[in-house]
Amino acid sequence: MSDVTLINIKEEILAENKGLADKLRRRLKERGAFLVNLMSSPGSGKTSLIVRSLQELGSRYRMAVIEGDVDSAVDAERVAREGIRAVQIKTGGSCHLSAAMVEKGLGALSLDSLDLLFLENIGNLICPAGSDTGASLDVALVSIPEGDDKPLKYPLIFRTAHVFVVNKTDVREHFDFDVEAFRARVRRLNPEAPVFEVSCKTGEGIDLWCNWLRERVEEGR
Ligand SMILES: Nc1nc2c(ncn2[C@@H]2O[C@H](COP(=O)(O)OP(=O)(O)O)[C@@H](O)[C@H]2O)c(=O)[nH]1
Ligand SMILES: [Mg+2]
Repeated sequence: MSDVTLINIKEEILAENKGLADKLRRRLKERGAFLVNLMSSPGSGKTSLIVRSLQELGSRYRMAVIEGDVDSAVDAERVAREGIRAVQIKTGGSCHLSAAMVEKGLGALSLDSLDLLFLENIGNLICPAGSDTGASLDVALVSIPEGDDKPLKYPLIFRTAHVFVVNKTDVREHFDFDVEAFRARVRRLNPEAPVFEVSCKTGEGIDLWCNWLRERVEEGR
């Protein structure tokens, strides 16, 4: 047994990532910029929530968006159509954004002239939960068609996110998503985190979500 040397790559990588993420958080705070990390399955509505939030908060803050995708720049193009500065990070296969990738994205922006930045993580509920991006706030989205059992299947992200958004309430009547059951499952893992119900299609609930976000941005300054 004494001949065996164990090198735990995963722990080393996670510790290195956490160190860089903490450094990014300090840098953002010094510059007065608030970074919001959005995580969800593909198609839950991350880009739609970012676009709605940009529209709702546009008169108040100077904003930019960092988009993560395995390939393509379609989400960044959608944000840029709103007249907002967008940076696209192509991970080329990685299933989450690391702090090092976010640092590169931030390097393409002028932080001194920004108050609020959105970061769209790679679409899945597993890898992004295990990798600190340096964000000031971690948001997990679930949409009505996905089902209310996601906290049972992906507990890590439901334990670690700071706030939850249930999107696509406009299609509620077509699905059996039980919002109260979902809220109870979230509460068991993360008692303090608020849950917002929104429709990025109709705009329902976006004001409540954005008011809450605005309070967090002001607190973070
Ligand atoms: N019915 C409905 N569709 C939505 C809503 N939000 C987003 N979508 C649609 O869901 C699809 C995926 O949305 P998108 O924002 O690209 O999701 P992302 O992959 O998480 O970034 C698109 O076709 C959106 O138009 C919503 O609130 N209601
Ligand atoms: Mg998207």
